[in-house]
Amino acid sequence: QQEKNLMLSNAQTFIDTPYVPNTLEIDDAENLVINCDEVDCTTFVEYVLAMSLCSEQGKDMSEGEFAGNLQRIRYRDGKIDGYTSRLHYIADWIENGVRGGFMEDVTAVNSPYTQTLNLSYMSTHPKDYKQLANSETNVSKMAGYEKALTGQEIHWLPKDMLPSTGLPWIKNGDIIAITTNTPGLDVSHMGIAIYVKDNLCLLHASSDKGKVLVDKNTLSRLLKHNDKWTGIRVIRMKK
Ligand code: NAG
Repeated sequence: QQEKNLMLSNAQTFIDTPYVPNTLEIDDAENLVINCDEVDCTTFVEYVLAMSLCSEQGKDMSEGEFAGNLQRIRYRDGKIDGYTSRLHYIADWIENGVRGGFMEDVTAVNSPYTQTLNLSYMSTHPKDYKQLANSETNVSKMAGYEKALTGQEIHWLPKDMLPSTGLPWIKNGDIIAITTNTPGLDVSHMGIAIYVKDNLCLLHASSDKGKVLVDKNTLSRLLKHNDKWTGIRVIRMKK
């Protein structure tokens, strides 16, 4: 059984929090939204990471430090400058986190498998995004960010290579980003790694179950049963 750590214990405080999508799309102007009472798969992981990066935990945690961390996690180079400064693609989000020194790309060190990014989903589905549907400028800015990432090589772990018992280099509290075969998209779900009775499971905000929970199925089984999910990227907090 693996040791607990900050990421995992903070993630566990979110268990049963309702799954609510689009909580960041409240205003036309882009502002830092903090809503730990309604989360989707991404915002859940962001809040857990922002908490875990704080110097004091629990009741001594500083709200200002938490907000500062969240901004560095969610926005390119920590700067809020409109909708497209938000890191919508997880490849961009990870690159920003590694560049900022608060994330470590564990798959890059431990998995020999690589894939070439090919991103276009948002600029080709503008109607799915309120802030793209109403702004040609945002669509062309997003297309620019997609182009900048397209062609880059990233490391990943194909789902067939992940045993139900996990792997020694995947630890409790690691961020698990699930890669997808949906054209133009890199990652379509994410959560936190948790070993349960020596099996690797996922603590995540589930749209199916409508809340944050530790999935009863192992991560390997979850991946096997979803044809759109191809594998994982594993990211660790660097503090
Ligand atoms: C991601 C969305 C992003 C949103 C985030 C949090 C994509 C490619 N990315 O899934 O726009 O900010 O969830 O709700 O759709």
